[in-house]
Amino acid sequence: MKVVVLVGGVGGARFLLGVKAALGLPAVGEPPQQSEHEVTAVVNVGDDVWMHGLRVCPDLDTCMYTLGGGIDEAKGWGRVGETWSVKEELAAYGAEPSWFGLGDRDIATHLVRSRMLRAGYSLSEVTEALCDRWRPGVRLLPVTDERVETHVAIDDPETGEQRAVHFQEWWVRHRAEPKAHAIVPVGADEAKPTAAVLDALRDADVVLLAPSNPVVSVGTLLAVPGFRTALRESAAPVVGLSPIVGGRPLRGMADACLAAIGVDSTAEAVGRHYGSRQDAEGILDGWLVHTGDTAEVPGVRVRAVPLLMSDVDATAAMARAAFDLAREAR
Ligand code: GDP
Ligand code: FO1
Ligand code: CA
Repeated sequence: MKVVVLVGGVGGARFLLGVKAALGLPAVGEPPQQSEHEVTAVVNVGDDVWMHGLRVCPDLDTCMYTLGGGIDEAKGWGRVGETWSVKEELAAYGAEPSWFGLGDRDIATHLVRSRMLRAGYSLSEVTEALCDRWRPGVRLLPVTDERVETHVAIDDPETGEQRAVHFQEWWVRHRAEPKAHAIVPVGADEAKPTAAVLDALRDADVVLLAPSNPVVSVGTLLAVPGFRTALRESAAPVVGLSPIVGGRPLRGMADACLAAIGVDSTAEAVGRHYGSRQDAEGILDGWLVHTGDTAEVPGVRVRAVPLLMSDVDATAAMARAAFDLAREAR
């Protein structure tokens, strides 16, 4: 079965571990083996940022490290067993920004990526080269090779004036506390999905929306012109899993992002925001919400199942529930 999963970072990567387990694909650290199943992750690039002259791709790296066995599990980003000598030296020079932590091991990834980008390789080619080492067991595809960066319009905490900051500054420096007046994927209008992404959507047997941030992860994928159409035109059923449980995100500040676009932090509101494929713009055939949550989404099959990714087995059960719903929704 050809499975395509739309992901951001931490939530998406954890979900991918469950999708692999549900398909009997090797766990982290196990050798690759032949399988009739193939998993392709279409990954958000809106978080990407130039830091100290290096190109950092947080969602691609979180997926690559998580599936490749190198992630710092507690943080959900960066490398396990990390050291911070370079960060300390940068701080000693007063080299800003000091609020974004680049670990020594993580910097090696950004050095290899930045050198390849400067040599003219595409982000897709860079990602493939990095994955030669990490062997994530799924194909990681940046949604586009062009530059799309999420920026956020906020009232500057110091001056009170409205200004746009990179997503990372809002999310990491300000912990998403300043009210976001707008969240804008800068560059999206000039971007297009890569050929590999369009082929994957065309050839998919099923497409899953990971329980990722509906605004700055899945939303940024949908903002790339042509992506939503390719998704709607795919023969594959599309099933999403709610990242909102009991009226709040399980981690992170997706509620702050949803508030910025006027969507309530409920499983129902997010399902309606994605919409039904029977509508003019919607993308869902099925929508999984957490046991105990209810959601009426016209034109979409909704089912309540446990949606806590407490371990790989629980996440695999979520993936299986999504595959079951996809079969029914076809
Ligand atoms: P990010 O790019 O690192 O923020 O990661 P994603 O966008 O891929 O996923 C973040 C989302 O995952 C958050 O909005 C959380 O609500 C959601 N999330 C995290 N853990 C769980 C879980 O166990 N179950 C569900 N349903 N959602 C989760
Ligand atoms: N998140 C933080 O909260 N603090 C950091 O210092 C930080 C550094 C960092 C470095 C590399 C990287 O790939 C991710 C990093 N993140 C950090 C996570 C990053 O902000 C993610 O984009 C968000 O977690 C949302 O995906
Ligand atoms: Ca992200």
